Amino acid sequence: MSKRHNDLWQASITVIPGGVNSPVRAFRKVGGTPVFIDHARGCRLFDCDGKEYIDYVLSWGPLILGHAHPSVLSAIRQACEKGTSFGAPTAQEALFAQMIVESVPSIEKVRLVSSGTEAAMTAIRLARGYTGRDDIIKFEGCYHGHSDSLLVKAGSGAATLGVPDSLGVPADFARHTLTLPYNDTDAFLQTIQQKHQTIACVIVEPVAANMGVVPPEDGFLQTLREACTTYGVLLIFDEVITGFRLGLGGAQAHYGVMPDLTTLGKIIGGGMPIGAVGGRAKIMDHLAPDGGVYQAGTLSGNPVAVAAGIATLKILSEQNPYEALNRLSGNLADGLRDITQKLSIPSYLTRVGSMMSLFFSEQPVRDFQDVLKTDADRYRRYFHAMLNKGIYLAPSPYEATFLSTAHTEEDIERTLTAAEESLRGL
Ligand code: KE4
Repeated sequence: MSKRHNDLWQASITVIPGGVNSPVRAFRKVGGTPVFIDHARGCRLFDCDGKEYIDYVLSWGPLILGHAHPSVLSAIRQACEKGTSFGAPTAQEALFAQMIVESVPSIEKVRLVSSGTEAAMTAIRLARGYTGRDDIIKFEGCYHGHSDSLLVKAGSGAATLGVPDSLGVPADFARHTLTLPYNDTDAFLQTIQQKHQTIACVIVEPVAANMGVVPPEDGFLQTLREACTTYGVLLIFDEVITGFRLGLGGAQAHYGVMPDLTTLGKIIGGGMPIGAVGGRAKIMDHLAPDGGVYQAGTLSGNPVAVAAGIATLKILSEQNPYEALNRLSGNLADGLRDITQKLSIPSYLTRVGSMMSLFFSEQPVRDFQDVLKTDADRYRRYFHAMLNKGIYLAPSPYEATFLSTAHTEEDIERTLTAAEESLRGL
């Protein structure tokens, strides 16, 4: 580590818990100390020593257009010139909401908030208020932000009451959250058949991306949809990652399964703080001030985040870059598969569109228990070898690799060369 990096690290850990403002940035899953970034452009990061990296984290997903996209920056600058926040309605909020409604098939109305956590927390409260029921179902390995009801892991048995997954979450809160294995339709059907009278909603990442990328198996999402319809339970798709990543309509359009509520974030903010919860008007109208489900936010829908979001969604809808982006992503995935096969390295690569994960695993990965059996130590060594070669991957085996419209075939070739050298050395 350079002196500059060490000085910054020492200063950070002195005044910020763990030296970071979000735990995953601390490199705890891969060891070492974080790279301090000075600036970024396109698919490139530049650290405080001026070292350049090809970025596959993209701020954990938002920057599908790459860093500092000129049109997004221009929209932010123009918005700032008019003032950064008014705490009052603006024309742009209705325009932005209309863009989301026109793109995401199940959304008729949408409420903006300032993070994915707020979006998921609001969706849960709305489902509880709308149904009058208290319990929720989530899936092991899925992450929906850090609100109390969602920092809960499975109890002793899959369908037993949840237990806190963090200090500070009261057991009384956790017991309302049932945590089931992802892709396990039998466990899900058994649980919802037994407990539907008390279940308000099912919340799911339609493509899990917080245990690495784990796609839904055929029929899984459809089963959730059909059972929720049968029992009057609301189905919530957490599309904070997949929204506008898998296409303008997100995972719900990609798989043809319509949730009752959708949470969004990341991409829709173009790199600015944002989140959103949307759905059928008859459900959304239960939110204050019309309905009795309270929710609020000082900077919700602020003009700067909305301007960045409008600029981002405008480019995505006008240029529709998904086919090219997915093709480039396929080249990276195919190249990584070829390399691991050539080097006889046990691996299992998952990809949906421009999000993917390379697991070091002897077997397929279909849920969180499978992920826990993967070789995290080999990932740690792979991560650092790639970092040293100027390739910035997620500092955790439980995160996704993302591509942007700024990545080029040359970047992919360079990445594959680095990967072969890195994996050969493991
Ligand atoms: P935020 O509160 O971090 O904006 O969003 C929470 C959230 C909700 N739903 C999904 C599917 C998410 O992936 C997230 C946040 N994702 C993590 C990493 N995968 C953000 C990175 C971090 O925690 O620093």
